[in-house]
Amino acid sequence: MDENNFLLARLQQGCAGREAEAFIHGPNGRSFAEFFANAEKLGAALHSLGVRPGDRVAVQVGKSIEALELYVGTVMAGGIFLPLNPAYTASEVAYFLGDAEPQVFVAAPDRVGELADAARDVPEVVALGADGSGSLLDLAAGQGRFTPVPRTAEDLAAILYTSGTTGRSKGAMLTHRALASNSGTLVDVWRFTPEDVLIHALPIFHTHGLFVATNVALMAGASMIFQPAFDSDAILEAMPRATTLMGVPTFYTRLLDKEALTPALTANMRLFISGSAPLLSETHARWQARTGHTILERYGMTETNMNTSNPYEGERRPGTVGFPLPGVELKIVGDSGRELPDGEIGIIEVRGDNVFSGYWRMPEKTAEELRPDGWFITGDLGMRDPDGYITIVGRSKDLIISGGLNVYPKEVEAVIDDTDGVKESAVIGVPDADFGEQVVAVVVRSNPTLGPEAIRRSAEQQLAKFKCPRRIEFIDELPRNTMGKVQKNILRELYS
Ligand code: MLC
Ligand code: AMP
Repeated sequence: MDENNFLLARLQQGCAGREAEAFIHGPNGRSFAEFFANAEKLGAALHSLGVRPGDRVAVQVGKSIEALELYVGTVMAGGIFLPLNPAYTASEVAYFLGDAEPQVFVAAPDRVGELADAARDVPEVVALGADGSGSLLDLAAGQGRFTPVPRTAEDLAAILYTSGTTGRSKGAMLTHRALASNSGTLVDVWRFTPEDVLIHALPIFHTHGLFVATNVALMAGASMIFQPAFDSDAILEAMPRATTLMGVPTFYTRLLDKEALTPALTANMRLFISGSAPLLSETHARWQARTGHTILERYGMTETNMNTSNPYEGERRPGTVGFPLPGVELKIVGDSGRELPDGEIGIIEVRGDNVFSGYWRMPEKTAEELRPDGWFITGDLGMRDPDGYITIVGRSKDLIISGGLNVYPKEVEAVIDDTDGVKESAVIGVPDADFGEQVVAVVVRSNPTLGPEAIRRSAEQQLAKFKCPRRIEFIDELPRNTMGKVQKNILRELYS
């Protein structure tokens, strides 16, 4: 265990004395010792590529154990891990690389050529395939022992990009302390132990799959059944050997469609956790009726890690996200900036070690959302009931959450508005049975013969698939209020 690297020491603490036991189960599995040894080689490889403390390591690769080892290897090298959704297009990647200026960009082998232009200013570009191939692993294989670079609690461990209401993505800077403290709290409140086996079916380029799932498992010394992507059948097949599942609400609605989901199949499971998007009370009730288990819903954000959770013991109240976690302060604030009493709806603000330290190279944006006294303005609308449970009732930010992935309308509108024949557009979220919300574009044409295909093509060229509108509707004029602001609520009613 290396005490000089704050986060690493905490990630290693769970397996102390049990290094030979399995961390990842399955044919391509790993013991804890193998996992950390591979991470060390990757750390050494990054060092040989010039990564020095504080350098960014941008990673856009498919989900694999090696990619998780690369995350820990980056921490060992003293770098800042910057994961990117593999669905991002070349133009999206170009923005992230230009903004973050990483020392190394790790790309999927089949996309290195396509992304060469986007990565032209990055000193080192290497490849890592989901099948364990690629130049980075070749380089790692030749490395000897590597002493992890010392890092304090205040040093940055990761930057996660999150889109913004102005359309430009912002890099949320997360310190070793923010990540370690939050995962440590979750280990305690969700009672994770070395006996736990977590089904990991989430992507690993977001807070949920990377920091909540992986860090919690490592810190607890728990093990994982690591699945390459969400697949209902694979999850059901794993359940008799597992104890916990973390998922977005779409996981639970899709699993409920399977007849094989029964109390007998879930008998070994002790905890089902949902987050990243609202879990319908109906899903909560159906899950309970079908399995006998009560889903535990929690609430978090890229900028804050996890903020609240329903209790492990005590009532897990449907439609609520539970109580603030230990060490997290939460208040509901009105327009005047004043804290509101219980029962009133306002903006949720949070403060604690879990909160990020600002947006990468965007001091003005940071100042808009992070108060000097440490309170972060989440943009989520919520209220606290007399028993202390927090309910999220909506969002003050213009944001769509589709299958747990955030889509900022402004970003999609900018791409559509740039399409020839489009005068203007408004992008809205409407209810969707599978994804919770789906993206709909409402478009005013300057060329009346323009069809939806041209708009779809232009969106797909520039935006990741999950951001592209599922439906494109044409309208003569966008409804506006007296201030000239588009009335999206009217559009949502019209097209839901
Ligand atoms: C995939 N597609 C999506 C989508 N995911 N479209 C909209 N929204 C999504 N979330 C596209 C695919 O490209 C595909 O397009 C089509 O939709 C259908 O794909 P699918 O096979 O049905 O989807 P699947 O691959 O099964 O993925 C769905 C999903 C996945 C819900 C399992 O999106 C997922 O794992 N979501 C979790 C995201 C997550 O981890 N969020 C946490 C963020 S952190 P086509 O046309 O090619 O067929 C955070 C903080 C916190 O929010 O609190 O945790
Ligand atoms: P992201 O920026 O991807 O981290 O998404 C964070 C946003 O997801 C939050 O600001 C909330 O709007 C939403 N969110 C996360 N968990 C929940 C939840 N349990 N219920 C409702 N919304 C949630």
